[in-house]
Amino acid sequence: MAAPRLRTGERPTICHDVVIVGAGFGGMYMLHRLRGLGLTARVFEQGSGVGGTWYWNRYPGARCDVESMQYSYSFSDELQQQWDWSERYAPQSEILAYANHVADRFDLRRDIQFDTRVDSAVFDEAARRWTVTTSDGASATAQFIVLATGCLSNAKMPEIDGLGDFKGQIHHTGHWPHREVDFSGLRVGVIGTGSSAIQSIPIIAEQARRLTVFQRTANFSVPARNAKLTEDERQWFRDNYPEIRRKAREEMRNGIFTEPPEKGAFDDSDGARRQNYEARWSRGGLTFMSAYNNLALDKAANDTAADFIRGKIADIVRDPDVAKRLQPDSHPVGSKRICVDTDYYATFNRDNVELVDLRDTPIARITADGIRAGDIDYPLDAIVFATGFDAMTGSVAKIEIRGREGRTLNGKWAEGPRTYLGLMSEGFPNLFLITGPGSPSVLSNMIVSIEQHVEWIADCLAHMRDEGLDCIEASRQSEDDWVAHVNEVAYGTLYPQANSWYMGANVPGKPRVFMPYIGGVGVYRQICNDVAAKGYQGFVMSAAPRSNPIAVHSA
Ligand code: N01
Repeated sequence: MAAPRLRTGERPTICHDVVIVGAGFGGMYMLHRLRGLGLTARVFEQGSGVGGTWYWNRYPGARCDVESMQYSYSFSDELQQQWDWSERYAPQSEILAYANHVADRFDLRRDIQFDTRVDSAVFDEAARRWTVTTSDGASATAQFIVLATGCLSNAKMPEIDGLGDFKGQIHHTGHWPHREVDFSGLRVGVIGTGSSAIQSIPIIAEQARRLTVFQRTANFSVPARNAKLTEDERQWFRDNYPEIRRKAREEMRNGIFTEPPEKGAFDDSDGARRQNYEARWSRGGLTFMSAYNNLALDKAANDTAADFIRGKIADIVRDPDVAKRLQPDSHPVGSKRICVDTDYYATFNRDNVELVDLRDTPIARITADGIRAGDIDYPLDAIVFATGFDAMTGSVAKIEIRGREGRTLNGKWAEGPRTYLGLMSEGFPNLFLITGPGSPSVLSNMIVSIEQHVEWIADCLAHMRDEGLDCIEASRQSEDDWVAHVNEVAYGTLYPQANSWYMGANVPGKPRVFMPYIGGVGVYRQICNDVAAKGYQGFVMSAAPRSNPIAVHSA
């Protein structure tokens, strides 16, 4: 049973050791770990169920493009041995079922309050505690706050004239209805060609009478090669989990176990390179980008992979003009998140599918009856916005967070997010971020990064309790140094060359800053571990004059 809702006046402000915002994979595991420390924690979740991104993203074809045997918690061996993933890439419904199973298995719901948004969080410097107010008008205090708000959780509707005029159905992939949406017999428009669009377009095309895809930037996509998992495949993972998980955490840049590339693209002959790409293409999946170790670093090397994919598009798509428009030419492959698809390019061979290239004919407005691009009207019964998210900072920005001296986090981050290790921001003591900007986060298998952050935070709180400390804050110097390092590493790669959501480029007015840390999860983990081993170097920890160490509200 979920935690009861509280109303103003009904009960006094409740005190917790920790308030967690969000009951996705980060928030759930954080709650579990804090309980293990004997701390009281309350989770506020705006959805009606657990699962975070997998609760909201229910669009047709939604599935994770990190393989299911790896996109799963590793903290409980029993859980990973007992849960049966059905397919190489789990569909959204199965990942959501897994999230619910975890919530039940670890009895998490009694500390989660659903349908409740955190509106504000204000730090009281004298009490060294946070007060949060929630959408039900209640408030709670906590010594610590953990923002497990997700990186791709704030769905972004574009600002297009006439949006309110449209008479048909409007859906956003990141905020999909909790009921079957049937496009049978309808004329459907999809705006966007990112991962969400590329997964949903082939399915919508099968249902719709006519599908019009409005493409602003062509994207690179590789085949998923999804298939049912056999019992042998599952067992292989189960038998080898200790080594697979260790390698994913420590040796892989992106937290996904694969054979790491040992050479650069030009260390192979043209023929051998082509064979390597063919093998990766046939195998399918995100590890295509692990073919060589310099694809993210060297434009000429990257061009060999980009040319290979462009060639595949030309092979698959029958109309040469459509093929040309689908071939990305504005950014290096991988510098925008590479997509993983099932029959995406082939979908454009269908008679009921057309591509509108917005570079030639930008969307002028939405009308009552459809979309006008250039001076052409496309009559539609439904529009699907696959237009992405205000990524990494969007969900944090929705909360009014006030730290020392009343400074707001939004004010501090106006020119781009600033954190130390992606875990804390100076001026906001006792406030942790899970997979925040400045950490590998969205460049990795999210569950690997979530587990690492949760465990680091839990260890930190245990250390503070042992030492009788009640306050931790990133120092200005350590934050400045870390931000400089994050930038330096990013600008040593090809990533900043793309107008990507990693750079905030998809949100008009958002500062262009490369937000995640691109040094790799293994390197990053080592840095975090070293920081902790050196007494949380770069953080300032203190005890209140009359000490108020944590765990006073322990259950
Ligand atoms: O969003 P996106 P997404 N007019 O931002 C276009 C993860 N994910 O939801 O490129 C016209 O990538 C925009 O065009 P442009 C994954 O990390 C994972 O697809 O900005 N078009 C772009 O084509 C992914 O990267 C999984 O020029 C407009 C598209 O909309 C991330 O989530 C599945 C527009 C947005 O693409 C986000 O993916 C799904 C406008 N005004 C997502 N505004 C899996 O694990 C935006 N666009 C499988």
